[in-house]
Amino acid sequence: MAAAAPGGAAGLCRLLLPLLAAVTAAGGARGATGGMLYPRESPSRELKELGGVWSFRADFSPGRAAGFEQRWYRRPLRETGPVIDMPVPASFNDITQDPNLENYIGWVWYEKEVLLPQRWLQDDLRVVLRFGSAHYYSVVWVNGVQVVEHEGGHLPFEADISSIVQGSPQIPCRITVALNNTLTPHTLPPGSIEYMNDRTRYPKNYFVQNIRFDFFNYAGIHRPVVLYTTPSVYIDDITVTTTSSESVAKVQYQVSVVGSTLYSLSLSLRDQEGRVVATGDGPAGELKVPNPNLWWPYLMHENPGYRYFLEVKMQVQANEALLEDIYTLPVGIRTVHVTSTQFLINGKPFYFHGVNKHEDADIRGKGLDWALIVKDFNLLRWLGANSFRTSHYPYAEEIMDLCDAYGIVVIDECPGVGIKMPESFGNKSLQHHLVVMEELIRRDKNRPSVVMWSVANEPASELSPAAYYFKTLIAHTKALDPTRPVTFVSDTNYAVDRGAPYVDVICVNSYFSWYHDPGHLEVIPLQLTAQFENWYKTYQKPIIQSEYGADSVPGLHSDPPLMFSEEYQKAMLREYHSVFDKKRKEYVIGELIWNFADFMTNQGTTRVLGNKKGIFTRQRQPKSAAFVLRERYWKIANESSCLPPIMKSHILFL
Ligand code: GCB
Repeated sequence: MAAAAPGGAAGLCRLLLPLLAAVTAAGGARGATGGMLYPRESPSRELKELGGVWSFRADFSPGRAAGFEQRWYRRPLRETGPVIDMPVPASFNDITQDPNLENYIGWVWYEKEVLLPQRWLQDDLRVVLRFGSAHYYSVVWVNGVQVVEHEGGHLPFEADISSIVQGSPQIPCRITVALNNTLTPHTLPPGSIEYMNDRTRYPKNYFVQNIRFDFFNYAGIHRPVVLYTTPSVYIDDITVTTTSSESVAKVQYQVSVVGSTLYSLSLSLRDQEGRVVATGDGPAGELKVPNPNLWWPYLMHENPGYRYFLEVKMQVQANEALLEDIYTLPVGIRTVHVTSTQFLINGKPFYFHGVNKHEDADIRGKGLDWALIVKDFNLLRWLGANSFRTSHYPYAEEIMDLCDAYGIVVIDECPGVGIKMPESFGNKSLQHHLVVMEELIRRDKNRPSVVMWSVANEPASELSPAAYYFKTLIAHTKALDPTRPVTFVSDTNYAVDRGAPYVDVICVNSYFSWYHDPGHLEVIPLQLTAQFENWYKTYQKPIIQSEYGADSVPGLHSDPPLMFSEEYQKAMLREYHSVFDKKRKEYVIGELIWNFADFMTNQGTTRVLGNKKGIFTRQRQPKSAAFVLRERYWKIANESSCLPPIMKSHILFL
């Protein structure tokens, strides 16, 4: 990725520095303090979606700092220079025909003008501006006043903008966002800017963004932006954990309220028919649910993904008026345990037969797209997949909601991908990584589909600082959420991996007969068996094959199978499967194919318009390997879960 010169080493700093100087944070950066409940309408809350066409300008000035120097946030963006239309949510990279925008590095500016209903301007109401995600570093102003900044491209952030919109009811309300996609050794994922100083080969101030991960660094406002209201005293956060025995389940809850200490709280838990099955009051307690409907994974039960609905009602007397806030949280009752050989959900062994995904598609890049999301869930269920890993960053909350509803089990991965440079194991990086885990757990802690946290993918875990790094990171994650196991995904040799001692489940990626011994399918049984045995002997922990796969160019055929043909991809899967079938009787608890669909990467000599290890194309058409996997996954599901006949007819339907 090359871009116009930002002006030598000092220029690199200038890519990020304006924001540091600009930080006054009227609303303040929240970090991981406070709650981050998904915005939902209720009798006390209204919501306004801000998706659509926004105004946009990339700052192509040499230092990328013109926007800050000229304070573009002070006036409508169209008044400080030319603007183009930009869809939100979407990545900006593939929207125009301009290669400079596709590969742009630095600050881009977005703007939207919104009309607020008059009733939102009363002073007993809070108006909150929330971003589902924006990649990578965001600074946000409302009517020229900075309200929030946020680091990290895959998690939500928000700002209370009541005082701004109510104090100066200016019509319309102008939202300006400056977004920077530069990755440094201390961002997550990390990257580095490299200046090419050989004047015989590169123009002056030429630089590239280096990354150590294998997907395109799409940038933009990727997920929904909404405005929502709450009363001035409001339910800020809810945490639920669940336990269950045969006949009774317990839902432990904690509710935090902001704005007053004199409130009262009442809770009622309803089943899917709307019947109240338990009630409670106060900020913490336990609800008992007799004869509970447990949350079961897809294909493990005829009614997977069962969710109750916890209605939390807060009341407070304020200025002689009664303020009420109501928030309803879906709750799945299930337990998760790990033994030395098994992964148990509700006490029953669970075998992960699933996929790794990406948020990736033509044109919109990583932007949320409902049609794509629903299509992907239909394909997952067609395939008989019961699980996926959010490789290599947290996915949209809208996707996670459907995992909860359909019973698709999730290994929830943070953006710790490509942590290879020694400086990325230092304290600065670690501190940020801890905050990211706080933000991730704050967002996803109540989701029954999330059964394990993954703190990283393929870090250089053989380096000596990796031991302290992962020990600290995993301990922190467990302290934040003692109910779920923690892992990271390793491609390091079992004998030198310094993070593995701290995980609950070993997750291993390997590409035998692809990156190693390319073309030699016959080495797979030996090498894969040795891989499993070595890891198990060393750690006595259950193992997931968290990646394996081969590129195939759809429509390319070769028999005998040669690399990149559809036949080779199938043959490789079959070799892996024969070993999985032996080892899943022992301690292998899952297999996740790399990858669900083809996806875009940086250009390179091993990538043909992106990574082609998908079993579906980028346009979601099946390659031959998809049928191999489909047959296998349904077979495993039928063997292991005694599916009732109703599920079998469902198979035909899908
Ligand atoms: C891996 C990475 C994944 C890559 C994949 C590949 O080990 O975890 O991000 O895309 O290999 O295809 O090279």
